[in-house]
Amino acid sequence: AATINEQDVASFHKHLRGSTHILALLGAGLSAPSGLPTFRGAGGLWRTHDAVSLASPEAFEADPGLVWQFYNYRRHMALNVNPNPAHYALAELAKRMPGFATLSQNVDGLSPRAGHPPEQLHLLHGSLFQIKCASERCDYVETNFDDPFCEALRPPEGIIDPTANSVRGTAPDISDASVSLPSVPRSALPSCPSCKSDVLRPGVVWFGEPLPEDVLGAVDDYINSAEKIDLIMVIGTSSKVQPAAGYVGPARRKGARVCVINMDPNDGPSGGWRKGDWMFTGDAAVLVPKLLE
Ligand code: BJW
Ligand code: ZN
Repeated sequence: AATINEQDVASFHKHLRGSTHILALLGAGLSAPSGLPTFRGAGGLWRTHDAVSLASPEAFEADPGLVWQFYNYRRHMALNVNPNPAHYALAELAKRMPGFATLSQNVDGLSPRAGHPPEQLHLLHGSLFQIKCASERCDYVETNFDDPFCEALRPPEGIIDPTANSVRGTAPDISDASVSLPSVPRSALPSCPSCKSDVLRPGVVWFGEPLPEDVLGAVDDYINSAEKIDLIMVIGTSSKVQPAAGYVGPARRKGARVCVINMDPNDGPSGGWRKGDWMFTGDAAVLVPKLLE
């Protein structure tokens, strides 16, 4: 039977004080208070554009211009918001606890910008600011913050821009279905400077694609080398996407207690609740700093 402690901050603090090995599993709800939309649920980014229809290799193959407009918009949004107190609290915990590691599903760059030590930050789904070659036979990668990503993705005059007051670039709000998008042909997208045979694509992990091998390896090393894991904090994720959500299981097998921080009391850990778990319902930007203080 599930034991869900709504407000037991004191017992959490007691456990935290005795912990040396902690994992944090992050989802889009952590960046929602910074102003970035989540994927599922109210305000969801893909309410008018189906997730699988844009975040898949098939969609990119069929219409790379459309998929690029979506990611150009996501890059623009991410560059125009800031890390929130939860990003900073996690970065600070990482700095003072060598046995702390973050597994992030977020591609928005906010944890790195909060100063999270990179060797303790595992970006399971890549980054909006890593650009790679679309060809599977080419391993070209670059770091790129250009906004717009290229001239063909500069939105035409007069198109709705929710961040019109921002200083860096503009992008059409393609989460709004009433905004019609001009088509961007494949030939207008930058091609790979290395192999010259394919276009560039965002360095994120789409449905059906494997997670980065080096990232999976580093996470496995962390889990296998830890004698005991004390705690896994599951923050702002619906825990619906695998294999990311599935890291709760291996952490439990190493002894970890689970602490879920989520706005929605129905979004629990993958694998269900156990005795000794904590559930804190509310805004991650408020709760995470409070729990880690
Ligand atoms: C707040 C808050 C506030 C709001 N405070 N909380 C096993 C079973 C079934 C299916 C599969 C399986 N294994 C693999 C699959 C298939 C698939 C999958 O998981 N499908 C499921 C949907 C059923 N997985 C894959 O395809 C993965 N690849 C794979 O397994 O490859 C295997 C392989 C091996 C070898 C060769 C080939 C293949 C890849 C998954 C990639 C996911 N990609 C995306 C897009 C990334 C790029 C981009 O950003 O566009 O990643 S999808 C999207 O979902 C994104 C997110 O990282 C991910 C998770 O979403 P997240 O973060 O949980 O967000 P939401 O919106 O769902 O939830 C937000 C939460 O925040 C909610 O709970 C709110 O309540 C809460 N919240 N405000 C606190 N202020
Ligand atoms: Zn290439």
